Amino acid sequence: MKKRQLGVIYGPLAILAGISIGHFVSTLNKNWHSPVISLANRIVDHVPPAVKSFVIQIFGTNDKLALIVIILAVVFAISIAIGRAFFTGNTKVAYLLISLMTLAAIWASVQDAGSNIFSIIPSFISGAVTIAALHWLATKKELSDEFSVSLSRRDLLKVVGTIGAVSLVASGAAKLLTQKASVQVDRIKTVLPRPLKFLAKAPRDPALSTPGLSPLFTPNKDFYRIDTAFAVPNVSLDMWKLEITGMVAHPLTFTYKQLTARPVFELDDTISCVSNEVGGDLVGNARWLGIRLDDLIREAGPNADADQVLGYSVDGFTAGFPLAALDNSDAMIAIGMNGEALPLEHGFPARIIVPGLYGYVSATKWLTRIELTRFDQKHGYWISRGWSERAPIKTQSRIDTPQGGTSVVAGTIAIAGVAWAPTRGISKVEVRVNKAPWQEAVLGPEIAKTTWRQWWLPWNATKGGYAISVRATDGDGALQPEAYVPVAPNGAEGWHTIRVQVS
Ligand SMILES: Nc1nc2c(c(=O)[nH]1)N[C@H]1C(S)=C(S)[C@@H](COP(=O)(O)O)O[C@H]1N2
Ligand SMILES: [Mo]
Repeated sequence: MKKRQLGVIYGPLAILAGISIGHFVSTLNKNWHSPVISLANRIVDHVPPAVKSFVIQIFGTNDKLALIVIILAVVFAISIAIGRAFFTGNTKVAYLLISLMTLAAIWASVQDAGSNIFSIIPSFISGAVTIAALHWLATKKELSDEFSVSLSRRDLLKVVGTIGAVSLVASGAAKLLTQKASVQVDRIKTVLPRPLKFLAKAPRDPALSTPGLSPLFTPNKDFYRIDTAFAVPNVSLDMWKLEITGMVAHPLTFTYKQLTARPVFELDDTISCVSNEVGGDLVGNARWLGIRLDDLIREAGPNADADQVLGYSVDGFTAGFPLAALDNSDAMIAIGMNGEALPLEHGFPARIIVPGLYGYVSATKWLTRIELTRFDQKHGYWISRGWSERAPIKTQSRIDTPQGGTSVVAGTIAIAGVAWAPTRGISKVEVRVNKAPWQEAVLGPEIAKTTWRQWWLPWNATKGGYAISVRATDGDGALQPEAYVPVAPNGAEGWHTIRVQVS
């Protein structure tokens, strides 16, 4: 095999080593970026809008991946030229090409958000490693001799193809992993702003003395998760911004820093999914920390005929609710949940919380834009899929313990659970055992009208089979309806009934 051909293999190999190690080094610091990704960012910055929309049309949401693939293909072609030059004695040409590529990467990386002089390190290391790898490969005489014996043109193509494919997959995977890792670092480093006034410390949790009862606040790790996201969006704080646009007099834009410099407040609020069945667990209670939504929207100045607030997620999901829902509402852009920055799964860095509305019409996670619009013009994600345009949370009550379908030992036990009707509150919970008259349960602390209330009733269980039902009355005195209604199109109704065996 000729030396020229040797270069065709060794050039890409050396560049692959350079790029991967540069990529790895870039993960060590949050202000460093992989040379390839920086280049992609600059191209995205400089490409004319028409070309951009053309590319998005062709590749859809894979436009960024497509761009990386194209860059890698170009780098691959150059690396062949470098390899050929190096192994045919034109080392100067090889060095020149590597220097030019390194300079391009350096130029690209210093322009990334949050970069400083040290951000050139990954690009520099990529260049240095490429040169070192070429020299090292040149010493691999035995290997090259072997190649010259056994390598046909076809095999050569295979080798080149394999290297290309492996580097593509490796850099794609590395990109996803490092992005996720760096967002996790962003989140861990987040220092939540302090509210002007903290809410009262939570009272002693009745769940501590009633095994099986839901805790007053749902721990973040146990909080139900519902979304259309295939993979949790990883939103980097450097890149994130929130826009308030549409039918407004003054469109607004906030960086994370600007948004969180505003006054923040705490809100205890129970959120629920419209798909929560009677007795289901797609509901949870949290102490949220956030920025008042009514203030922000007032500052943007909605047009008189705007009647909908539509939240947009970075992944394209949308949820819309009436502008009027903000009147006398503690609706917020939440950045904290139970004392922590929002978990990635629950919308880091920011989401909307509107007390009293089902999640699918309000609680946009990974929020990036709020549009003032009209219901007769635009609809949130689930509306065209058959769910109601307006969706206040219905009064529901649930028996947590004893668990339906189980068998318990005779004696005095607690029948206990939760009931919620945000923002009306819960004024009464009643329990019925078989055909006995309804009995009023003891109610747990009412920390806010927007949160659920725990309830319990001591029960002297004697041997036999039982059906136990629960029903709640909201803060306005309205009894939860008995008749079963399915979850579609705007939330389930009916009294939760369980069956237990006492032995
Ligand atoms: N970006 C985004 N936000 C979303 C959704 C979604 O699919 N994507 N689902 C909504 C629905 S249907 C519900 S019930 C709540 C659930 O919030 P949680 O996962 O934090 O409990 O998020 C809402 N926000
Ligand atoms: Mo939902």
